[in-house]
Amino acid sequence: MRSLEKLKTALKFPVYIGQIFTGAKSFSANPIIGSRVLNIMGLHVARTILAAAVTRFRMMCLSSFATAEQRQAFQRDGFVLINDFLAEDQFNSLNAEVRGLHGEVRECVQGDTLTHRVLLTNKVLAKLPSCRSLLAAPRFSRLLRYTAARNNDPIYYVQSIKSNVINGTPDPQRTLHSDTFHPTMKAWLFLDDVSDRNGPFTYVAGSHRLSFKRLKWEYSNSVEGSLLANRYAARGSLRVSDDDLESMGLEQPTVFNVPANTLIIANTNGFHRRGVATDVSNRMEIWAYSRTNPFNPLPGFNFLWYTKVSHFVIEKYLQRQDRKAAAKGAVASWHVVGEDALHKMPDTRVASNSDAKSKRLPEVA
Ligand SMILES: O=C(O)CCC(=O)C(=O)O
Ligand SMILES: [Fe+2]
Repeated sequence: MRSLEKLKTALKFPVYIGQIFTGAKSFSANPIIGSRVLNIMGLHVARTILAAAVTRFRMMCLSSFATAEQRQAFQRDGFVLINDFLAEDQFNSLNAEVRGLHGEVRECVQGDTLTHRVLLTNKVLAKLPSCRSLLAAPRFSRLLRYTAARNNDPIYYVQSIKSNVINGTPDPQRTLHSDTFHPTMKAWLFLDDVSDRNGPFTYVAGSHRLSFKRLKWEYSNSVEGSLLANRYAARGSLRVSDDDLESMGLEQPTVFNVPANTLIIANTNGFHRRGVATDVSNRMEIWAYSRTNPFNPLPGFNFLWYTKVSHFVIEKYLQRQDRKAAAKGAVASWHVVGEDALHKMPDTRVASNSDAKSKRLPEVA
């Protein structure tokens, strides 16, 4: 049995080597990326530096997509925040539209939190004219493409975060972390007011910059690699403690208690978390996400077909995960639930998430 496993690993070696040149990040899933010897020799740190340099180059190519002020804020802080992003009537019609949205809802259980998402495909957007015009608005889409350092539309979802609805362990997103070793863009246009009640996004300003101290911290984490105590960290989403922040000379996290209609765009290579929510509560948002091969120097072309293909690939991937889980008598970590789950708070704290143990641990970042 063990020798069969060894043979399988040996046969996959070319794939593991190829993954060095992609966004693959898991120390535990890839014996090259997680190799203690190679990381002592600096593999992880070299990937981190090269990815940052290539991303910076792509971002420079797209600098006309953002104002000088936005660019400065993003380079300095790692995030851009815009209050009252939409005119009031536009926001109200977007909000009303989303509150009535019915589409395929997928759910993910993370500790005591439920996340619901609806992928904003063309088919879904056909029923959401205000949302469609938001995504098409150059002041929105261009800023997202600049901050993503990629000239393709990000993937958009309607997302609802329901906190304290399960008797489970704390949500792993509530621990300060970096999503991955390279710059990644995530954006939130909040449809609800956000406060400690429903778990505000929280970010350490300036923590996206690769200071010498940050690189030293990356280095020592990478040497521990797959042995890191936190399993999300072992998969490449490193966790950071208060002491670490202090030793890197970073400031205390900024908690974004913001009113609805605030847009936040962040480089989630910087340290961030979902703040603790005090109440059984919901946080509804238009959520965008862009991650690309960090070593590809080309910013790309914004072809419409590319977005369509991305949606097709995501849907096929999720369906494959559904089938794989079903074959084991389980459900996938992002499984389909009833359409009204997006809007309805579970009546009581869902009994327990112990049966979630049979599911594959969801990707945190
Ligand atoms: O939902 C949030 O406030 C942040 C969650 C997070 O860590 C992420 O999306 O990468
Ligand atoms: Fe994150």
